[in-house]
Amino acid sequence: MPSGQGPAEQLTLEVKREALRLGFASVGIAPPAALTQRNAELARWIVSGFSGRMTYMEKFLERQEKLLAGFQDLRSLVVLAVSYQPSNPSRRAAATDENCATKPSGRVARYAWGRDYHKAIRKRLKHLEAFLKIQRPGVRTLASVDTAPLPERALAQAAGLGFFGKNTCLIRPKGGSYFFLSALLTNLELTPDKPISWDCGACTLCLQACPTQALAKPYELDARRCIAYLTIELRGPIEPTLRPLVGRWLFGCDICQEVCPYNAPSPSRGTQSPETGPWSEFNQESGAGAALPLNKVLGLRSEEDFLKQFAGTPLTRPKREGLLRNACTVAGNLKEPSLVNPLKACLEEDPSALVRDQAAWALNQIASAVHSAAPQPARIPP
Ligand code: B12
Ligand code: SF4
Ligand code: SF4
Repeated sequence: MPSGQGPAEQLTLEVKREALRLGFASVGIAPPAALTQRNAELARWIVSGFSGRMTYMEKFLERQEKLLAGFQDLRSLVVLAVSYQPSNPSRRAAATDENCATKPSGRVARYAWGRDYHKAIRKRLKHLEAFLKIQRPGVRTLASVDTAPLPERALAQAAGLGFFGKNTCLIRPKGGSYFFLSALLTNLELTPDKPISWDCGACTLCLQACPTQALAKPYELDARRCIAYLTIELRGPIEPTLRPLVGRWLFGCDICQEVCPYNAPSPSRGTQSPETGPWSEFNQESGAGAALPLNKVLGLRSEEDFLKQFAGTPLTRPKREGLLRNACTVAGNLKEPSLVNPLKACLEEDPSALVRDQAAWALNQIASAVHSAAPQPARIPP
């Protein structure tokens, strides 16, 4: 052990080194108090109705209490970030735009371009757990990627990984916000990190750019208006007044992150090491990619076809019915006549009433655009 370092410091260094070796982009330690530190904000958010129909969020605090009651010897939280930033973001974004401009396609949020992140992260967390168990046999651990009721952004902020952006995302000053979070709880005494003192300053670009005004106030997101919620978490129809605001987003939304100066391409970000840069699981080639042709999605009539296309990717979350609902919304927004036939097929053949209803809406949108574009008969003065 280097002189001047206690066993906690030494073990903390070893855990962090191992996490980076496993491919995590950054790692920090938060004390147990960080778990409940922001519960008042979380409770206010839920009481305000901002969680919409995400019932798992309504039960969040109750589940957290149970977790803590069952882990009374909790001493430290190892909080980890994994980048999903494409290695050449400017080229990727251009490719997406081109794809959308030339074909009737719907956009997929960056976090979902590749394989499902839960599985990819869990695999590495298991290795980190195994490492700890070798270092300290008998140690207690609990690994979580969105599975346990942990306020992951608040934990990451407490562990010094980044600062809260006004778009509510956690941002790394030198790495932007395109990263996932996960945590490993343990009864080992590790040395906590300090939060970094940084903020957005006077910038309000994300608040202005959000098409649905889901970010009415800094640091407060009304999920009921957020395109990510509407296209991923919501079951049932998207409210008609919100449909046009969904634009081209087939799955998720990145607008408030795309406009953020911290996500602007930078030379240092283009040279991420292969270990801590995006994992191969998150490559476009291993999943749905940045954009999907709408006629293809609208033609997925059976669960088998849907799973053949998207099993193992985040796009299974809204199920076949939800993804086709989204495809109809985008088709209606694009008002693209070449999508009339696939939409008619949805209207006539789809087993889901939700898809049939949304297809009818999209066909109406296209028909009204065709009518308003048609040459108007000359007005004869009375
Ligand atoms: C529910 C949820 C959603 C909901 C609600 C999002 C939201 N902003 O609340 C919906 C479906 C909309 C969503 C969307 C997205 N999500 Co999401 N989501 C979650 C989940 C499961 C819980 C978040 C939550 O507790 N929200 C409630 C609010 C109140 O909590 P919070 O956002 O964490 O906010 C804390 C701070 O803001 C702070 N706070 C509150 N008030 C104030 C005021 C001030 C002044 C300050 C400084 C701080 C502060 O306290 C809060 C409570 O801890 C987490 C995983 C997890 N277990 O944490 C992933 C998570 C937040 N999501 C994630 C991602 C990637 C996304 C998307 C980018 C996906 C996409 N592209 O479509 C979008 C981003 C949209 C956005 N601008 O937030 C990542 C975020 C990583 C990051 N860098 O921040 C997480 C951590 C998942 C993960 N494991 O990586 N998500
Ligand atoms: S993800 Fe999209 S809809 Fe949601 S807050 Fe950000 S910009 Fe608005
Ligand atoms: S766009 Fe500006 S205000 Fe919004 S999160 Fe980024 S730095 Fe903060």
